[in-house]
Amino acid sequence: MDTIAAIATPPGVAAIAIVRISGEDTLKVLEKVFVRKKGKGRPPSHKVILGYIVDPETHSVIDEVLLTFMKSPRSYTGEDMAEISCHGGKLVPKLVLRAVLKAGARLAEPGEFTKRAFLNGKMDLIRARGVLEIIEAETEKAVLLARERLLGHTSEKLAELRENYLSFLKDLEARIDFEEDVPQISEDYIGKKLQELRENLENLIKTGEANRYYFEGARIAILGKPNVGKSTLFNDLLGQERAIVTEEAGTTRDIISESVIWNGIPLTLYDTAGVREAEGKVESIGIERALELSKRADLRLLLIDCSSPLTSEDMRLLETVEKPRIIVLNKIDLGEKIKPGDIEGETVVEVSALKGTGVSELRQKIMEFLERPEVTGTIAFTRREGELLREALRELKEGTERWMEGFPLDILSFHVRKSLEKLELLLGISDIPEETLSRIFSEFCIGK
Ligand SMILES: Nc1nc2c(ncn2[C@@H]2O[C@H](COP(=O)(O)OP(=O)(O)OP(=O)(O)O)[C@@H](O)[C@H]2O)c(=O)[nH]1
Ligand SMILES: [Mg+2]
Repeated sequence: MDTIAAIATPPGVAAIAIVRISGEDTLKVLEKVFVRKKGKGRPPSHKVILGYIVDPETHSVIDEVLLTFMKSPRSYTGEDMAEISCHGGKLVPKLVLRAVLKAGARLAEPGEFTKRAFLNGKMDLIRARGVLEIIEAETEKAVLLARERLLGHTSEKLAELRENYLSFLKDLEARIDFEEDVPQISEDYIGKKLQELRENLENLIKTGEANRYYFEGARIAILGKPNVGKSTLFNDLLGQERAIVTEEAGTTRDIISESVIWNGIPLTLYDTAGVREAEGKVESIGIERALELSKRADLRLLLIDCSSPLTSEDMRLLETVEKPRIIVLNKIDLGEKIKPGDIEGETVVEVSALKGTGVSELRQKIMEFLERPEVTGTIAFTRREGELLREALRELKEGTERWMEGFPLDILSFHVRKSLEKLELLLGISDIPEETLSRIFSEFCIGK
């Protein structure tokens, strides 16, 4: 693999900046750019050495630095690595990096150091993502959850579950392959094992998803037909006049978003264009975006103007907007033609966005959805990981059902194996398509 380099510290004026190098040519690069102040020879591993970075062509001194060389495999990436602590500031780190690149390294892509750590078996995918999460954490709880992932505690729980799967599969497959020589497995045993695996998965999903919002944040989309007061409510919830409000239908054309932290949960609120048969190109694009966003949101606030009867536009939205959602009956100050009782099987809140009535109740309902005080574990999963766990659970349930219907053991074993595969994808044990990997690591900053 190429030898890569990047500045690992943020740009701007600072006392120190760090330039990182990783790859098999690290020592060759250092030979060209690093001169020890005292002594000669290769830098010893895991020691801090004082010296100079020089231009590999002109040999002129660029900066006085501290160098730490880390011999493979005892490094972050598992490869030979070096960290050059040079002076911070606008230019010096760039000059040091330029010298390193001239000496044969290439500029790292975002997240490439961590990607290499993963590819070299230094950490599984969950721990690798934990690196990103701890950098991005904005609240103490987010740091705590990211740290659990980074330190490998989450991975250990999953690895334990994987062992349970493997031992069960071994028993099943021994019986399938050597029917005559291996005693029959009791239905009791199979049933118990399946239940154990299912409960384990369900617990992981429950805790992991409940905690997700604390470190990944939650997306809340405000939706509804035009003029129902979406922008007014958006401003109320934010506590600032962020979106334009007018009495004209079709005021908001694009998605407007703003971030807030409520009770330690980072939220992004989205105001959207009112959904109706669009009157122009701009509006129709805005509506498309609103519906697209709705799919990706964690929670939707579907607004209905309750001062007049339900329209066909409201009906369509009630049918199509995804759940989980809260139905918000707005404009109660104008009298209610629609009552909460008219909408069955939904969480309904009555507000007057204009007057601010009911907004704190709405906020409370939102928090009830996001906070799970009954969940005490410190496991957290990303949305993708949560989906993989759900797929694992689905496979397991399907296998269980078919086994109970009387299908042979090899069908059960097939489903259990499939379920296990999802778990392995989560840990990054099985082959992950390059595209997925790139997507995961591209969210990182350069130098991580
Ligand atoms: N009486 C009353 N009027 C309200 C209330 N909420 C919003 N309005 C008014 O309704 C009109 C539309 O409000 P907006 O917040 O712009 O509505 P919107 O849903 O964002 O509209 P579009 O962006 O056009 O889709 C404005 O004149 C608001 O002042 C309310 O609770 N009561
Ligand atoms: Mg609006």
